[in-house]
Amino acid sequence: DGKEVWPRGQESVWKSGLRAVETEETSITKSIVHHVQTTIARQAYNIDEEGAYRAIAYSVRDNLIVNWNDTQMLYTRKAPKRAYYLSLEFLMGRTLDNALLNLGLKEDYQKAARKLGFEDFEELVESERDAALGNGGLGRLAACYIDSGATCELPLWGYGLRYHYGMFWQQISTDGSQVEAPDPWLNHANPWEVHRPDVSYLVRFYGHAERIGDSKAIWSGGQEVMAVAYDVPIPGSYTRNTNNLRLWDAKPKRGFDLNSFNAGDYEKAVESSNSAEALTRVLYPNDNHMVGKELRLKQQYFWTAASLADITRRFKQLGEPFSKFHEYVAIQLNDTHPTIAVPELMRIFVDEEDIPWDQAWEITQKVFGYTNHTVLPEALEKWPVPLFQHLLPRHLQIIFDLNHSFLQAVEKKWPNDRDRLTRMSLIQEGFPQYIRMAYLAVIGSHKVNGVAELHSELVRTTIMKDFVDFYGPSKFGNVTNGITPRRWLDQCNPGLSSLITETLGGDKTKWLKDLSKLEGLLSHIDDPAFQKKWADVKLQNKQRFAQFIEQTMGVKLNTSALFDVQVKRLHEYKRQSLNILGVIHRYLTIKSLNAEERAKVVPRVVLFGGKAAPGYYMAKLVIRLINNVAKVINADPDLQGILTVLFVPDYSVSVAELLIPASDISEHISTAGTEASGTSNMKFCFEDLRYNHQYHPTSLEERSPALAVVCKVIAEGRFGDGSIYEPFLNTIRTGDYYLVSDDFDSYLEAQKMVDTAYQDKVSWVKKSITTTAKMGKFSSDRAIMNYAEEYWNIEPVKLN
Ligand code: GPV
Repeated sequence: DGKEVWPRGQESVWKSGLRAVETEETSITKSIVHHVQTTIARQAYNIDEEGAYRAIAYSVRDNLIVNWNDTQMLYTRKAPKRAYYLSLEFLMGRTLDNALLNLGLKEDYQKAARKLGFEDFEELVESERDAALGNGGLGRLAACYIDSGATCELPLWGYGLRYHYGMFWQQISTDGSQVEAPDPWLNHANPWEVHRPDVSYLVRFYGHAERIGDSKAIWSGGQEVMAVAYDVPIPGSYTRNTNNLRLWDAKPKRGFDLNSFNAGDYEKAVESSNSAEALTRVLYPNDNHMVGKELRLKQQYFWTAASLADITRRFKQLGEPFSKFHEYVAIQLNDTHPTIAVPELMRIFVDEEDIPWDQAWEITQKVFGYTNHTVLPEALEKWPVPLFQHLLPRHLQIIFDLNHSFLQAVEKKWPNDRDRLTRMSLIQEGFPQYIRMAYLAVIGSHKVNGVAELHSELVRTTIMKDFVDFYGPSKFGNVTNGITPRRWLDQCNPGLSSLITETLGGDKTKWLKDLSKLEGLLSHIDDPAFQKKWADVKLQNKQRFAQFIEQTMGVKLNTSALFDVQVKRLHEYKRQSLNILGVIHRYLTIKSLNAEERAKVVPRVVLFGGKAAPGYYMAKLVIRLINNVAKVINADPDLQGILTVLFVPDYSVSVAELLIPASDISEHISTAGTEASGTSNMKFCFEDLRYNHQYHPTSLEERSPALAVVCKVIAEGRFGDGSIYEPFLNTIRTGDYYLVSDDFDSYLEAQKMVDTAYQDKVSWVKKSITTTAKMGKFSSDRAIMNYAEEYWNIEPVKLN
């Protein structure tokens, strides 16, 4: 029937894998075939898409490793000052497509895959699982920064944990609720990591700390766990520079305790191995919320101690005295998660390297910088002193010693101000006492920053006010967050990337590496041909996303509707509630119109996505409400093509890459002053308003009649059993901590303005162009260079 005899692709190409003489043209196919035949032990007869993806990944990895080796050799030879980004989360997503684009090899690999019988390259790309080693913004920021560090040719490494289970997989049950399933992402081999059993350190927990002399101690006993390195090469974009992300995995020091084993107690024998490996088992799925679990503190110390052991070992190889440590090492603390690094470095200096306490403290402060990512009180880390005493007895001593001299200095500056001492102490008094990790991070760092202008101002004037008074304002800065334009424009929106390149002229690296060049788009904004192309790209992205939704959810989307998107972690302060209540209001409004009026309504597709922490009852209730509202609206013939509501399950980096390019508007509607970054429309903090609700309660009907109607409709059971949502409705009726009722009417007003604006297609497309043209500042290249210059004092080291 005309079928080829050969299984797939070109027989000669497959056969050349192990035999042919190497030429430029065949080297990529050869390398892929080599990996098919050796690394994954398959052949042309039994290779499928997933196998082809893996063989290609190993082939691309070979390229990365060559560059990685050369870069690390260069760093060793030149011995520049290096920076280390300590982050408990790196939300990387997929790697293959990104690596190919950064290497400039995507087309070559596409061609090679075609020769081997794989026509649809995107299908191969999509068989890669996301590396979801992060919760949300904080983890994705770390991933963007590590990309920009390599692209800007900075000697910057990341240090993190190799969680065996990443962010949970979110499913939606038939009643609309979130159900969590594990994410065993390492079940398939991970081609993007290099296991380094030779790079390992022992990390101690528990035991006893015995003081010797004024400042030193000996810490011994307890449990020792082995930290083993896994290296992930991080390629820069259009440079050979390739940095390293070093992730630690936990291994038992000894697999078996032979004494117990011989005694016939098998369970006890494997116990130590169980508890060691439990350390890196799973990512804690909480965002902007502190959960005081001992295992979490163990993760923090394990990762921090291994990273500092690695950093000090590397420093020692330079043969320089420790008095110069800070001239070679800068360490950035991504939030307070790695703050235990401050007393750990003191322990290394004082106990292990015999450096006098005062000198050790001077160097320590010069090494660290601390980035704060939230002012929400429930997210600020505080650990009970008894837990610390048990798990890290030596570190507790160091913290108390540091606190003692710090409070002496405060006392000297403001004599007899007991309130101030209580406020500023690293130790919060009570039963039990708590250690305030953010304060420890502040006193241990030379510089503290927030992540947006407004947020940094709030840090200075609220949670850190006393410390600004004490140290002076220059210690407290701002580095506005950024995102990598490679992944978030060039890779996920190739249509727009091509249009931009074509419009600005030259090649794409020009603007991709200097995003302020996007301003050049403004001079074309009145060109109707350009406007048309811009609108076409958006339409194609909406079609691509609609296809994905139809395949995965079986729902057809009207691609000429306005796509209104809110994707982020579910959290009360982010107010997905305001959005869904607004949607219900829209639904009720449309229902009350006659057919003629309905025809004039601007059609909308409202898309939600995001995960709720498994223990966050109210956030999960909002997910359930969204899904049940969607069910009713999407099934109502009156709303067909006019209003569609969807909760896209399992929001992830890869889903974001499809969804974001398809959006017309994006909702950032958190209560003013609560979202650290994303400053554009937050003008002030509503502290007084919140006070009013508590002491001058007024009925919801008075505050917002429109919202009162919406709540009534929910309670009456329009979206399934109303009693389920009573706890949620009560948060709005009484207290309304997140000010939904205060903002509801003006939110509806804003949505009306959006509808009106969307009807004027030309001015809408111009708004879209302007938005893109003016977003250059928000490149993570700018952000990382800001850290490099003002916080780390490091310089680019270019590999030729
Ligand atoms: I703290 N952020 C986060 O994703 N998880 C956290 O646990 C904490 C902060 C986020 C903030 O909420 C965002 O506003 C910010 O843009 C992001 O960190 C990166 O700075």
